[in-house]
Amino acid sequence: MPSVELEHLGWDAHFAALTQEAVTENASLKDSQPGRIGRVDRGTCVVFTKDGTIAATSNSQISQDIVAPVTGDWVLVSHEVGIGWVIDSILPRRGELVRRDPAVDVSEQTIVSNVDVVAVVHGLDRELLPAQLERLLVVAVNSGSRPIVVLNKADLVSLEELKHLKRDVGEIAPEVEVLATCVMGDVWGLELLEAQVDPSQTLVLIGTSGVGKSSIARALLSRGGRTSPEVEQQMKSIRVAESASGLPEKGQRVSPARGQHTTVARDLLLLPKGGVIIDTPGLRAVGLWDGDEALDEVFSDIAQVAQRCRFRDCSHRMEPDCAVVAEVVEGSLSKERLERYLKLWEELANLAQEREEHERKASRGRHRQKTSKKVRRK
Ligand SMILES: Nc1nc2c(ncn2[C@@H]2O[C@H](COP(=O)(O)OP(=O)(O)O)[C@@H](O)[C@H]2O)c(=O)[nH]1
Ligand SMILES: [Mg+2]
Ligand SMILES: [Zn+2]
Repeated sequence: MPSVELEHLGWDAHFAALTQEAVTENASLKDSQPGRIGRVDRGTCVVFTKDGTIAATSNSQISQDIVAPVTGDWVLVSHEVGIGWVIDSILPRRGELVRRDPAVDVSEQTIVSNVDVVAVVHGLDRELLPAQLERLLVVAVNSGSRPIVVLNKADLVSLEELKHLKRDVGEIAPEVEVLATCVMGDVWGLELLEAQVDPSQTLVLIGTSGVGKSSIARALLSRGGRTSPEVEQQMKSIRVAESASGLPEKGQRVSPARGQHTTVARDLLLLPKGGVIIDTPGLRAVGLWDGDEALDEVFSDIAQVAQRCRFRDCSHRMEPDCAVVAEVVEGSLSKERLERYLKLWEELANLAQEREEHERKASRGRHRQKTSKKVRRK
């Protein structure tokens, strides 16, 4: 991407103020400049700045940031002689999409940050799994963003079927906007998706692999008359500048027009009408991390009825005067939906317990370390 206005990348007064704060706290940041992370590849980040796209290293030892950068982050970067571009600081996130880290014990993993709208994409070439959709919606709501559902590959079903499917999804996601798109052949439905974000907002596409997230991103980019080479350029071949030696020379501004180029893919894309879209790889295992409130928001139908249960902490299993069970018996609430709600609820309860235990062990470890240091000092 050549130079862009930071505002088109989602920069606003909020992040400007955070930058000021960061500089006030740490004077060495005064020469750093803001940028937004477009992709992270093993410690190397594609960063969009107002002067162009750069490759910056995120070295937690250099940057002293405990958190690892993710796509969507606003960062402060500076150029260091002999090292290249370095991420000095990650600005506090305004919301993040978080799941339980599938690889690390009792830990969270941030997928993307600073997004305004989360589109949960489902492909109509496959069965709709309510539990999967609900789980992704909880993750979306928990990020503080507005969730929507996109039923893609709408060309594969009849209009009648589409109507039924939309109604089914409406029952699973009562207060969520549901859109249908087709991005193969006769492309349609994209205006409504495009209209979900203002020119300064960020939309992220999540969902399992193969539902059509990248195809939607590509189709959105081609709107406004962009040719496909231009689109492919934005999607894939962003060229990250390096000097011939691989290290920028002293005082040299690295610009995409100079030096050797390597090709790096990226996930954060600029929409023709303004606004940013982030494509994500397919999410397979999505364990919840936090989200009690988000759970009740996604299952607002159950949460509402639950207010009439006799006990405030009713588990809707066997307590007397449980309004939720009463509605299931009556048939006005789906038993399957309640079961799915309780399952997620249990997952969150177990997680809370595991985290507590983990914390306790960790603090015991810290305590031991401290006391052994004291002993040594004696
Ligand atoms: N029929 C149909 N196929 C689609 C549509 N969108 C995507 N596909 C196909 O679905 C497959 C997966 O798409 P892709 O964008 O890679 O999915 P991703 O894994 O979610 O990024 C590809 O073969 C696409 O051509 C659509 O609207 N209709
Ligand atoms: Mg993809
Ligand atoms: Zn109850």
